Amino acid sequence: MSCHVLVVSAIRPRHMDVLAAKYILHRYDQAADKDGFVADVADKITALVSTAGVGVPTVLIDRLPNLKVITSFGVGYDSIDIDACRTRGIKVSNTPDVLNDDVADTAIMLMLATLRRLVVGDQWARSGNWSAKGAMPLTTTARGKKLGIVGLGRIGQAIASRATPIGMEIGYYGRSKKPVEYHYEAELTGLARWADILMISCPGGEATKGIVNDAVLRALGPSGYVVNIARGSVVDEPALIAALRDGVIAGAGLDVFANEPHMDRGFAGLENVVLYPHHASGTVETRDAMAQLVVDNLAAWFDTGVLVTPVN
Ligand code: 8YV
Repeated sequence: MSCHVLVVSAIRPRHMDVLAAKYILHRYDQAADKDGFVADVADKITALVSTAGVGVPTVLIDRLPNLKVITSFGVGYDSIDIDACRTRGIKVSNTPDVLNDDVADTAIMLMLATLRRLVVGDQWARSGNWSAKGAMPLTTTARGKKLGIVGLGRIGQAIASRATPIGMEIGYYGRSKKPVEYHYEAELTGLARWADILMISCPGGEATKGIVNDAVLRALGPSGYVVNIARGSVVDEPALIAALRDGVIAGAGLDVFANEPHMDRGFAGLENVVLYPHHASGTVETRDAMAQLVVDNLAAWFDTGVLVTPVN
């Protein structure tokens, strides 16, 4: 089988070199005239590399008659039309597990930074307020608070295992009850009512679009916080901005946004949010491990026809 690979979005440079040494790469990501580029190479392409952030447009999949496999850099695959791939018999892989620790660490970092008002404190020190006005206002502790996790998958469980030694009580909402000790709520609004902090760690996509809506935020209440390390699409963003502005909830720590990288500027003016530019997996070590998994998936597929971490 020919090893022509379409690169829709590149992975780490060192891993791109590995791919370039093994396969014939077609750099769609670097093509100025993408339409013409696809027209020239479409028939040859059997494999495609992309990232969760860029995804794969369904119209592009439609133009590649011999495409057999998509290897995506990232655990989330909401930016790839899995149904269309299934219909065409195209296999898809992602990069699960290797990012669990860094994403869970980021979740805890954002939660603590929000509760303890790290950015406000940083400004307080830098601006000279500390010497001019004295101590910054008191914040609130994580210890003893209830952490309501939306989606207790592998990342959700890694967050729970970090929150427990902090002294938090853990609850979760998901499609089914799991064999864990944590408090379970069958309704998202119920979890929001129970929780002090709503931690969003479920997959994105149609099934979860806008589920954290105004009613859920109202159930969380004026001393409640939202932390989102999943996808911006899970939250009704205008409702979240209004809730943060009007004191419907107390604050939010956000790594993900509806329209990345063009984050709604409404967040930028709020003092009760801590913002991170979708960088939970953004360490050299984890990104290298994710890139290696893309390389391994592609090699396994070309060698054996079986993916290491298949999605479908
Ligand atoms: C990716 C992510 O690094 O893994 C995911 O699903 O969202 C991030 O970890 C990023 O999207 C890469 O494009």
